[in-house]
Amino acid sequence: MQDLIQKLEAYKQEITNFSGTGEQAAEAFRIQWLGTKGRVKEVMGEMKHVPVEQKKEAGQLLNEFKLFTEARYAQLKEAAAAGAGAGGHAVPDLTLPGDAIPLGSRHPISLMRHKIISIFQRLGFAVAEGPEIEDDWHNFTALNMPEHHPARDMQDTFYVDAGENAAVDWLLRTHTSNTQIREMEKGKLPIRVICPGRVYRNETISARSHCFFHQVEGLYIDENVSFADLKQTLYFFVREMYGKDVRVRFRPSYFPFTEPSAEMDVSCFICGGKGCNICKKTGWVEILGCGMVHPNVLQNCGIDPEKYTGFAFGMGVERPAMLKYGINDIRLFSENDVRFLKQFTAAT
Ligand code: 2NL
Repeated sequence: MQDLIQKLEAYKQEITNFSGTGEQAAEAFRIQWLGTKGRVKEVMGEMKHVPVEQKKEAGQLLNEFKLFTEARYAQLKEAAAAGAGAGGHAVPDLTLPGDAIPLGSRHPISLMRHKIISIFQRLGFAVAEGPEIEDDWHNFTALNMPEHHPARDMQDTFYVDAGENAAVDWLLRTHTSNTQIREMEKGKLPIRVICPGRVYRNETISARSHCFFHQVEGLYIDENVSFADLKQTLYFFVREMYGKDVRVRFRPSYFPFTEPSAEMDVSCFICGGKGCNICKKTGWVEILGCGMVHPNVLQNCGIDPEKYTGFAFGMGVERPAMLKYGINDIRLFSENDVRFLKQFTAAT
């Protein structure tokens, strides 16, 4: 009985170590172990030498051994069918091409922001970024928006609960002007910055508006900066952005932080000015607001308005991106649906 146990153990070891692969090796295994003259048959024959009182136990061992051998055979056959090697380990086919590493794609908002920024960088503007959670001074007061200005209304602005003891009101910035205020407060002149970033407004979310979106604002302050500088800078931007053939018009407007203020339209780049849905049959599309920095704003930041003047402008990123890429719902930008996102490439 002890001999039988030892023999079965040795056989099992041999079976486990069987290293042949492929159809032929599996068949050789079957003949060697499970065939009519195979080793399973051979050890079964040993039953007749086992004493009666141990037959039950020996029968169980032999049965188990047979199942073990059959399982190994099944494994070898399966591996052979799958073109794999012994033990079920895949044998790599070194001639196959490697797995493609999936490439991410740039977000359409990032692409548009970069397109805008790079034009101003060529004019010598530096990029500045600032906090999205801002105090009341940098978002409103310094920008000549006094305490009861309607834009400060809870309806329009997300206020942050900073606790009972907060010395000032905290909020989510409603424009990136806060960053330009911080640049001016540094006291280093001249200033020529472009400020991209995310801004927040308490709007009902729909296909056309969201409670957060992206802006690029610009600021240029030096001695003798004029409205003519503003116009030429923005003409250059429009030509680079929308092409040589677009026409431009300025309309007088109002912002608390600029005086005079204007809005700039370009001839509709969809219909060429003939009138379509995008330009609402007017032939013109509004793309940005701008103006000469209000003397109160300069003063608030410690800059002498008698010595320095400057211009500023601000534009949204979502709308030009929607027009450029033919996107009809602003919510797609923030839903992170990869099927949507992977359609955009860096190619302009
Ligand atoms: C718009 C209009 C504008 C500014 C932004 C600005 C910033 C400082 C001082 C003065 Cl620190 N002005 N920014 C000026 C005019 C217009 O944005 O329609 N934005 C989407």
